[in-house]
Amino acid sequence: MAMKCRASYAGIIILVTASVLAVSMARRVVVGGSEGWHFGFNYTDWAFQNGPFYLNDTLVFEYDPPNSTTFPHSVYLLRNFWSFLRCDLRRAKLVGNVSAGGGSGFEFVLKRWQPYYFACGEHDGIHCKVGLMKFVVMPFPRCHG
Ligand SMILES: *[C@@H]1O[C@H](CO)[C@@H](O)[C@H](O)[C@H]1NC(C)=O
Ligand SMILES: *[C@@H]1O[C@H](CO)[C@@H](O)[C@H](O)[C@H]1NC(C)=O
Ligand SMILES: *[C@@H]1O[C@H](CO)[C@@H](O)[C@H](O)[C@H]1NC(C)=O
Ligand SMILES: *[C@@H]1O[C@H](CO)[C@@H](O)[C@H](O)[C@H]1NC(C)=O
Ligand SMILES: [Cu+2]
Repeated sequence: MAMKCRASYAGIIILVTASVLAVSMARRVVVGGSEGWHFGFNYTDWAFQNGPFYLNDTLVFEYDPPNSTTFPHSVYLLRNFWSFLRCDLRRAKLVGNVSAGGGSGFEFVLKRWQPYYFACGEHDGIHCKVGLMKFVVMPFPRCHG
């Protein structure tokens, strides 16, 4: 595996090991870019434009903690594709509560080779359904073999 991986990058870097290469190339991407995580931004479109994502890439979620003028947001992982389509939050896993996105936000590392179904869990799923606050990421392995 290491050999194949190294071979595919041989023209660029020869002496770096596959693991170092993978770590050094992992991206840190702010979800929504300068828009952050808010109601009404098309995150499906954002994910298309900013992919592909790879294992060990880091997503950063930034959103203001709730106060009297800003609406709360949160980040959940939905169970599967059907719950993603329906914005069904039952048995979803909380990854960032309403205050977790404050300041410079919080980080989520894409560690597994699986689809990740992200959604905002606020307002009974309305932010997900109507506010477009959902997207899928399927991180690819960096080296095939
Ligand atoms: C991801 O990171 C872990 C630990 O930092 C490492 O063991 C693993 O090989 C990395 N995977 C990839 C695909 O870079
Ligand atoms: C969001 O973006 C996707 C991908 O570009 C597009 O298919 C979809 O129609 C957009 N949704 C809305 C509500 O604009
Ligand atoms: C609420 O938070 C927003 C964004 O951080 C800030 O601009 C605004 O001044 C805050 N409002 C109050 C009443 O604290
Ligand atoms: C929200 O998450 C942060 C860490 O991201 C934690 O420090 C805080 O205690 C949590 N708040 C609640 C109400 O669970
Ligand atoms: Cu929200």
